[in-house]
Amino acid sequence: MGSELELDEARARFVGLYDRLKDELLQDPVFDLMDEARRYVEEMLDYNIRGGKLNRGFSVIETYKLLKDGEDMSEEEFFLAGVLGWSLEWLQACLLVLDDIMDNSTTRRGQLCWYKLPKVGSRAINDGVFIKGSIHKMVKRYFREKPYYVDLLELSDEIALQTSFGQMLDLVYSHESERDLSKYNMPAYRRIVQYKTSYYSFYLPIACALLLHGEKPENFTDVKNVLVEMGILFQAQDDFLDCFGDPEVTGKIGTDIEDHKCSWLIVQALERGSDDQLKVLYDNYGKDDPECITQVKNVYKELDLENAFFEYELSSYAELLSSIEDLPNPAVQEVLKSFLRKIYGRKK
Ligand code: DMA
Ligand code: MG
Ligand code: MG
Ligand code: MG
Repeated sequence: MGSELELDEARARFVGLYDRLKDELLQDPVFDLMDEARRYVEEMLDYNIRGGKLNRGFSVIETYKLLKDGEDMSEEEFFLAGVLGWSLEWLQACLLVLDDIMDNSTTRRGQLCWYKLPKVGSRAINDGVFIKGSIHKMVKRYFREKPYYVDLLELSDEIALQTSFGQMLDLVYSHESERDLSKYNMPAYRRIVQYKTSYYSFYLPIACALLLHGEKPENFTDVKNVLVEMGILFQAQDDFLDCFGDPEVTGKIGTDIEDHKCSWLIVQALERGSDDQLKVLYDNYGKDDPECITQVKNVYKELDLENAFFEYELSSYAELLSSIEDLPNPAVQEVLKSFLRKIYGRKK
């Protein structure tokens, strides 16, 4: 899978697996005599699982291939890596459906958020729970007999819990009753992001590929540490794009300022602002009013946070590259470098 062409082919094959996995779920006898429910679930899965960048899902296949060190992947191996890849995209869909409700967002992946559709509304909560539950079914079908089945379940349970914990921290910090900008600083930011983003977005795909390859992810703590850092860069980019990105490209309209989120930008602004600028932030952050949002954005502009971000992105890239080069295993180094190349300078 070295060449671009091979990579495109593998990606197309991976994408092709989606229909099969979805159809298998829809074959469940629970839907017999319930065609409307079957149609609803199909539409719900298509709406929420497709249309993403597939960064997480496809990386299971890429990582597994790199771990095999050039040796060809059998059909069976490709398929199993693909199922795990899609299980991560399923998890992502569940997290996003629920995240958009909690963040009061409007758009996602260039369309209305699922819960915003008039026919969906609060049904989206159960849809999120359903997507999550269906992952177990999918994984059980293909991995039950594998020696690493229990490890796989424990891993995904643990990471799902860590992600909920991260979302909880994100929400506790921004909740109306708790709002206090003086609590926002880099250590708090890193803690929230490590839990809400790094584990499931960066560690989980690699850990899945390691298990599939017969290794124990817990023997790779140094790799995990680098992935946690990469996740922090990734979320800082997400926070930057929330304010400075183009919604046509990101597919989503930002909400961090009005939601009073502990975002990378506000943490930087609090560190760098003058007393007057801090007063503007304290008075206007977290208010769902266009005038207040503009005031906050003006402070970000006065502080030239755009350039501050680009500097941070570059230095974080350099640090990550050097910690990757310190890792002992060349195949793992390649995996991490390919992750890093993919996210560096991203606009969506
Ligand atoms: C993302 O945080 C974290 C999870 C677990 C989905 P976010 O709310 O900033 O993400 P987005 O900008 O995509 O809504
Ligand atoms: Mg969100
Ligand atoms: Mg969120
Ligand atoms: Mg965001």
